[in-house]
Amino acid sequence: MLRRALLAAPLALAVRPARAAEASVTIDNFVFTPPVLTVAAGTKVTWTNRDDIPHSVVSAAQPPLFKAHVMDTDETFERVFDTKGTFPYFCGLHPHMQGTVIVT
Ligand SMILES: [Cu+2]
Repeated sequence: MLRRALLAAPLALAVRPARAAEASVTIDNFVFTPPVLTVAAGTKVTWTNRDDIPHSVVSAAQPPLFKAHVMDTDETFERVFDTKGTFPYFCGLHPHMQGTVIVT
C-alpha cells in the first residue's frame, strides 16, 4: 500500500486541484492586512471587515476592475484573481487605506 501511494504522488501533483486556492485580507483598525498579498492566478481572495465601522474595497485601476459593496462589521467581499499582474486597491470610504494584490 505504501509503495502504491508513493507511485501515485507525482501524478497527484500534475493534476490541477478542483478547488482553487484561497487567500484572505483582514481589515482592522483602518489597515488592510497583509497590505501586499501575493497569490497564484486563480486564487480567490476574501476581505473581511473586523472593524466596528464600515469599509469597502475598490480597485485603483481606471476604470476600476472591482468594487465591493460597503462592508459592515464581519462582512466579506470575494474576488477571484485570474489574471497575472499588480492590482492596487483602496477603501472607498477612507482612501488613505490602501492595499495591493500581486498575482503571479
Ligand atoms: Cu475604510
